[in-house]
Amino acid sequence: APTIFRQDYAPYPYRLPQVRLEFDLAADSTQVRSELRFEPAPDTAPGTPLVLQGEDLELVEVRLDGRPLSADEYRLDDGILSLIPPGHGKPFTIGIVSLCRPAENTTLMGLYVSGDKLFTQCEAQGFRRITWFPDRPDVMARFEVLLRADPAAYPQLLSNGNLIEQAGLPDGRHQALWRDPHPKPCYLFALVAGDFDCIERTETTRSGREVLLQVYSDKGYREQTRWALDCLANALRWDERRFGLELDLDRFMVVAARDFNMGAMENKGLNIFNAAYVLADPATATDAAYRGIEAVIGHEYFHNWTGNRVTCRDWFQLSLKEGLTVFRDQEFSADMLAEGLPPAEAASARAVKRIDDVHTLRLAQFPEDAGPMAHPIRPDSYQEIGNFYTATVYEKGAEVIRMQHTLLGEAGFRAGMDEYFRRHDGRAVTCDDFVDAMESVYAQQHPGQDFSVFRRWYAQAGTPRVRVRSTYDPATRACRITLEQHCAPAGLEARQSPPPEKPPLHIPVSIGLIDAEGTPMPIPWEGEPRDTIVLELREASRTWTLADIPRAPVLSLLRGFSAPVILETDRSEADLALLARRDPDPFARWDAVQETAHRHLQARIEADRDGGPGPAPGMLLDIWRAALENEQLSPAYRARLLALPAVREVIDRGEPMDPRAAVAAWTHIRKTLGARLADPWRATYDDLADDGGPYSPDPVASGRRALRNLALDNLLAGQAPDAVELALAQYRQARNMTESLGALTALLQHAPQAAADPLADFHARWRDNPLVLDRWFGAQASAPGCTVAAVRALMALPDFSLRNPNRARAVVFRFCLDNPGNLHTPEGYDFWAEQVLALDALNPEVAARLSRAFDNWARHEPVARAGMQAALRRVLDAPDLSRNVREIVSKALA
Ligand code: B3K
Ligand code: ZN
Repeated sequence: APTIFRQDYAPYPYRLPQVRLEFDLAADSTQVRSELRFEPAPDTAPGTPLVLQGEDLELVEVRLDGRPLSADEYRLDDGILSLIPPGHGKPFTIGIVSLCRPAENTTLMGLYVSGDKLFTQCEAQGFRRITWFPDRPDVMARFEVLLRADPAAYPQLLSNGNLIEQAGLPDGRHQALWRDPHPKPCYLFALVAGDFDCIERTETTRSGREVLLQVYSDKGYREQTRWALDCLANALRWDERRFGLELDLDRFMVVAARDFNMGAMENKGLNIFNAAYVLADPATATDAAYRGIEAVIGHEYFHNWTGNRVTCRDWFQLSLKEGLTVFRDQEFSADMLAEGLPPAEAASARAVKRIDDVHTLRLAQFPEDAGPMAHPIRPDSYQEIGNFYTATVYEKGAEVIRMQHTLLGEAGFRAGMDEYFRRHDGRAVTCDDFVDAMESVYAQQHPGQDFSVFRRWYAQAGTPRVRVRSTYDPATRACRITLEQHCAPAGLEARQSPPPEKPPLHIPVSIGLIDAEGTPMPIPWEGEPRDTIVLELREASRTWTLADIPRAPVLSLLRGFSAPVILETDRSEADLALLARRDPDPFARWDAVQETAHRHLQARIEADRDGGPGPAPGMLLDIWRAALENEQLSPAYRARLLALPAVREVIDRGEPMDPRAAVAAWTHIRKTLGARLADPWRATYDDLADDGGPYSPDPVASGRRALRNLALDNLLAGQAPDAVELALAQYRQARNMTESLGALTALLQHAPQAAADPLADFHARWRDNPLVLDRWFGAQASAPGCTVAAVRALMALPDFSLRNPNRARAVVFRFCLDNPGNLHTPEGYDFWAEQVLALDALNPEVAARLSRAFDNWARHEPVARAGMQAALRRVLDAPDLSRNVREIVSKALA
C-alpha cells in the first residue's frame, strides 16, 4: 500500500460551499443523489481535474450543471472519479447518483445496518463509502440532507443540524429535510434511521438560547439513558463555565448503536455512540461504566468546538482535535468528581482521576512508543489513517496539551484557547496553529522566551527519559538538582542510518521536597516559599540550585505527572518507602508505591529465573498495611495505592519480556499480599459494607465499592478460609452491577470451581441484555483458567458473534490482551492469528486493533518471540489482507 506523507499536503483546488444529499434509504440498497456546488479556488488553473473519492459504490449517473455526462467525459479508476470541469472559473454543479449496500457492510464504516436500524460512521474516510466526494477534512461545506424511507421500518430520520420539515409521501414513504447551518467536512456527516426510544430536555445556554438535548436508544432502554442525558447537560454547562464555549445549535442529539467500531463519534449535532457509552442503570452498569459514559459524552460534546468549529487541515493533524479534546474531557471528569467536596477531598478526587489517566497512558501508550508503530503525536506518514487513532495521538497528545496548561497556568491557557478560536473559528488548521496561539500568551508571560523547543513534542516519537541527580550541602544549605534528558530511537527508528536526530524537549518537571520525617520543606522560588515548583528543562542537561534548604531533602518528583516521561533516579528503597507513606502530593505518592512494587516484582522474576531466594516482602507489606489502615485517605485513593501494577506493565518492564514469568511473579505477590494482610483486608471489607441507601455513582460511594472489591479479591487471592463464602454472599446480595461483577470476577480469578453457579445465574438473568452479557464473556475470557480451548468454547455459544465489535472485544480481545498466561502458548499464538484473519474479512478497522497485540514480539524471550513471529508471518502471508492489518503486521516484522 502506498505511504502518504505529511509533507505532501496540497490544498484542494476547488471550494465546495454547498452540498445537497438525497437518500432513498433501504437496508439492501440505498440510493444517494448528491448535488455538489463547486467553485475553483482563487489560484486554480483552468483544466485542473476535479477528483472525488468513492469506495464500494455503484455509479448510476454523473451530471455537470444538470447535463448527464457520457462515460468518456469522466474517469472512474480504482474508485476515484475525476473529470475536467468547465474552464470559465465560475461555480459549477456536479450531480451524482450512486448506490450502496448497507446490509452487506460489515466494516461499520459508511452507511451500515445495526439491528434493524441504519447508522453512519464517516471519520476518517468513511464518507466515500456513501457517495463520491472530496473526502478530506479541509473541504468544508454547508449540508442540506433529505432522507426518504418506509415509515414502518424507519419512523425516525435524523441528520445533522436542524429539522426543517417532515412529511408523508404519496408512495407511502415519508421524508425529513435537515439543514446544518455550519460548514463542515464530510467526516462529520451523519444520518440515523430507525425506531428509537428518546428522552429529552431543554437547557438555556448562557446567552439565553433554548436548546434541545436528546438521547436515542433501542426501544425499552429509555430508563437507561438518564445518566447520559445528565452528563450531556453537565458537559454543556462546564464548557460554558471553564472555556466560555456555548452550544452553537438549537438541537443536540446522541444516539446509541449496538454495533460500533469504537467509543463514539462527534458528528455535528448528531453524535453516534457505542451503546456501551450511553446505557447505564445501577443494576446493569458498573461504577467505572458510569464514569466512562461521563468521559465519552463530555469528549464528543467538547469536540463541537475542538474538532468541529475548528477542524483539522489534514489527518496528520489529528491530535489537534483529539489530544486537546482528551485533555478537556479529563479536566471535565476531574471537575465533576471534585464538585461539591471540601478542598482536601476534592484534591484527592482529582488525583484519583489523574492516576487512572496516567495508568492508561503507561499501559497503552508507553509500549506503543517503544514499538514498531511508534510515531510522533503528529505523524509524518501513514499507510492507513484508521491505524493512527492511537494512544499516542489521543493520550500522549493530551499530555502535550496538559504541559502547555502547566507552563501557561489556568488563566494563560484560557487566554491561549480564546486566541485560538479568535484566529481559527470556522477553519481547518494545523497543530502549529494551535501552538502559535498558546505561544502568543507564553511569550507575553515570559519575555524573550518561546515554544520553539516545546514544538518538538509534536515531531518526536519515543518516551523521553529524565535522569535526576541531587546533592545537598549542609554547610551552604544548598540543594543542587540536575536533570538530564535522553530519548532513545523509537521503534523502527533504530533501523535508520544515520539514526534520526532527537534534540532536547521542553519538559516541565514538577518537584517538591520533604524531610526524613516526611514534612514538606518549602522551596524559596521566584520570591516566595513554595511546596511545589516547576523546573523547565529545555536542554540536554541543566542544574538548578535551591538555596535555604534547612535539612537534607528527599525529592518528590514529577508531581501530578507533569510530563509524559520515564524518570530515572537512584532513589534508595528507604526514600521510596518514605515517599510511599508521606509524600503530600497524592500522585507522586501513588507513583512511589508503584515503583516499589515494580522493583519487588522484577526481583521476584529474577529470583524465579535464577533459582535465588526471592526478595523479602517486608517493605511491601509495611507499605500496604499502612495504606490499608490509613483512614485519612479516601477509599477511592486507597484502592489505587493498593492495586499492584497491571500484569501487562510488569511484562513490559522485562528485558527480555517474559509473560509467563511475569504472570507467575505477579500471582505470587498478589497471594502474599492477600494472605499476609488477611486481617486488615477483612476489616476493610467489613467496614465498607453497603449502607443500604440508594445507589449513586459518586466518587465517595464508588470509591468504597472499589476498595471493597479489591479487599475481596485479596482475601480470595490469599485463600482466606471464608473468602469463597464471602464472594458468593456478595454475589447473591449485590444491589448493583459493581458488586455482582466484583464478586464474579474475583471468583473466576481465584476460585473458578465456585464461580459456576453465579456464572449460570448471571447468564440466565442477563442473556437478553447485550452489554451485560459482554461482561459475562469478558470476565471469563480474562480469567487465568480460560485456556484457548475454553475461549473457543465461549465463541461456540449461540450468544457469540464476531460481527459485533463489543462482543468480539469482550471475548477475543480480552483473551489476547488480558490473559497473558494462556495467550503465550503455541495454541494461543495460533488463536491470535486465526482471529485477526477472521476479523479482517469482516471489519479491517477492528482487526487492525487486534493485530497490534503482538507489536512488541521482538522484545520477548526466545520462545515467545519465535511463536509470535511465526504467527505474524502467517497473518502477513494470508491472501487479501486489508490495508489496515497489512500496515501493522508488516511494520511489526520490518
Ligand atoms: N473522532 C472519533 C474517532 C473516529 C475514529 C474512526 N476510525 C471519536 C473520538 O475521538 O471522539
Ligand atoms: Zn475524539
